Amino acid sequence: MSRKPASNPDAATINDLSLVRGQGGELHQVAEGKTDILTTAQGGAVADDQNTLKIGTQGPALLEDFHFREKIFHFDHERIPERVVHARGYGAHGFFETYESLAKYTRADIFQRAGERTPAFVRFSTVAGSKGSFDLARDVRGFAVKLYTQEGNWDIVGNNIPVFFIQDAIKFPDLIHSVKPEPDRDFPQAQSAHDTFWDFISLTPESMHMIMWVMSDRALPRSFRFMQGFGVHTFRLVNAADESTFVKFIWKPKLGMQSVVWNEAVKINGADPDFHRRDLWNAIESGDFPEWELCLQLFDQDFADSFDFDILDPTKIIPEEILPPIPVGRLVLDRMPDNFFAETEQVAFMTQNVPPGIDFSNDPLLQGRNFSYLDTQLKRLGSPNFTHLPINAPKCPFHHFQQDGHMAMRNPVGRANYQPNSFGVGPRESPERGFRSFADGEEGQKGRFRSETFADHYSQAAQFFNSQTPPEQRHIAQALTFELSKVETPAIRERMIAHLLNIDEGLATTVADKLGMADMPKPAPAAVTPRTDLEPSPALSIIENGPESFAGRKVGVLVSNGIDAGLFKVLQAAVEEEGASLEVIAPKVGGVLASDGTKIAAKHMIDGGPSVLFDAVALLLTEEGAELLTAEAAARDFVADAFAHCKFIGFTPGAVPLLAKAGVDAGADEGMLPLADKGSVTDFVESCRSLRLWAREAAVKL
Ligand code: HDD
Repeated sequence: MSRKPASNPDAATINDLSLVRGQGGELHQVAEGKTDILTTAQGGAVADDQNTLKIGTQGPALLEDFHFREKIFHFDHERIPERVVHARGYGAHGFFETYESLAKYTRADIFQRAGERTPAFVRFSTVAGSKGSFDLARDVRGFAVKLYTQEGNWDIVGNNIPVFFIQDAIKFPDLIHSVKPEPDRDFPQAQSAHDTFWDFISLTPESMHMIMWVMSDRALPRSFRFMQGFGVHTFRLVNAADESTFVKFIWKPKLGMQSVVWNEAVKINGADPDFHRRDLWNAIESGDFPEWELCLQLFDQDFADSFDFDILDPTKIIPEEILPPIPVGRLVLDRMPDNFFAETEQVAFMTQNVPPGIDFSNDPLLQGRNFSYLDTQLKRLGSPNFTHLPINAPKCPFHHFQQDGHMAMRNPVGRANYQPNSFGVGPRESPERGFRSFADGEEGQKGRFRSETFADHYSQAAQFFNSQTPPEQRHIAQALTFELSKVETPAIRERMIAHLLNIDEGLATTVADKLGMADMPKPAPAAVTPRTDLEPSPALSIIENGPESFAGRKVGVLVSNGIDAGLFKVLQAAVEEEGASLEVIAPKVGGVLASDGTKIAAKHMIDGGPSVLFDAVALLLTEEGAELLTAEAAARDFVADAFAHCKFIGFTPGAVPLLAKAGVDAGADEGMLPLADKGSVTDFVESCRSLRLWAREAAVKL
């Protein structure tokens, strides 16, 4: 290799980066000053990382090249098996802060002292897609929280939906096989809209409640930051006197809930497949730390017995209006991992990770999960020593006699690696501090049973549907229509309509009609007659519980040359004042020149920043700029999509030609807001607090 600096025009830049050219023109970057020297994994310094060892300049490579072999060997083994479900996910660090002592209910150390902070790691995920799939699939989102408590790790491995598809863990492989790509053709990816999924679902009536949720806007969250999380199962809190209280865990986002519409989701997946992870990254990196409150629904056996469903059945909820959740602490995410693989990919969540004071119920889904999560870690992480990885290791003192195995990084020290021992070496049991299972009395026959208290499959599905606002109900009907339209086997569609008839006749007939089904099937035979007297639960609607704030949301501002710099600044200030952010989209990514000659930098060029990426849009255009943009399909789509997705649109008078070309009437509704001065900018930002103008939706046929 020649170390002679190249004599070519880019030599200056090259020299700045300590780059020198080799004989073949390739660039070598050499260590200088304080820069670390590149080494092999064995610590040997590397002289040349650009060329394999050869005989002669054009000769064959040599087996002797240990640097090449080590580098390629390691690369060849970089991948570990992706999670069999929840493969695509994104995590962040933070902390949980306890509000008040819950000693009355639990002896869990994390709940003993007000104000105590416990380190946390959270991983959000989709379920069906593989690791490289897009973020905005119609899917349940995983919401897995690892709390590194003083008495061991506690994992709440939950979802953003409080119920599940199945009642018994033995059906989990069947459920997942059905939703994953069909085995003969290996498609579709990250989609439930295909025959095998709906085949299984239509033959599994217990899934109907969950199906209502998955067809609702809950399955299309706008951001991880705007989702609720649920522990799903009933768990137990156990206090120092060994008394048990049933508990359900709910995480409520401080920024309120928000979802996108299906047409938008499809376009987001193309425009930014990393939409959710980018959102979380940007929020945390900019210091806008997302926060959730942990809320508990606490109840005893008598209360549980007051329902005709079973609180051990994971397809049921206890409506918040009947049992209000109590806030007991807050979870704040304030730090991204240093390395995605080391932390987010290797984190191992396990439902069986509970500290003393938290215990399981007999929910058959939970009981099965308690086997599966340990088992899967060995497959994925390859060693029983996965707890040696920093992300999985407890942050409290821990001592045991487990030893050896692949990649053992710490072994018990001393002569005795067992107990009892008389060498005085190692840890011992603590009946007082150790985990004591709640001493529930169990008896009965051995058998593969499903309790008849699990047999009502439709009442709460109907209750969920009845608790939604009209736009949300429309979205459910549209989702079912879309999904079933992708099902090629007519009998499966009919079976689904037969189930829907037990949930809501109007919903069933709407979907059947939109599918062009000639004859309505009979309602599916129900094991238990569905109840029609359950009160709607407004807490189940996203729209009913909107944040009435635009904080944490994003405005996309389409600009052209010559716009009013003052108006832009006023808009920027108002958006920031609201706790929201703003991104500029321009015809060219180099930005535009405002009327006073100042430069407005752009984040996106028009093709790269479609309006689906934003919660509201503002068109700051001169008439000339708008005229130019009318020729661009991307600019017309920017406006037409924002309108169709019921977003608030602020616009300068100059923008009207573009609105017109996009087929949008500048005076169409109260979501169209002229921007001229500070007052009108304030009106626009205040309107955005409603997030969407759902009243427009009926007029826009998507
Ligand atoms: Fe599961 C991963 C949530 C039922 C078996 N599950 C996994 C993750 C979440 C959930 C959030 C991803 C954790 C992470 O980010 O690493 N799973 C649920 C919920 C369920 C549920 C809320 C029902 C209430 N799961 C369930 C059953 C089984 C599993 C019934 C098996 C019997 N789940 C797994 C698994 C995974 C997993 C195979 C894949 C990767 C992993 O565990 O670590 O063990």
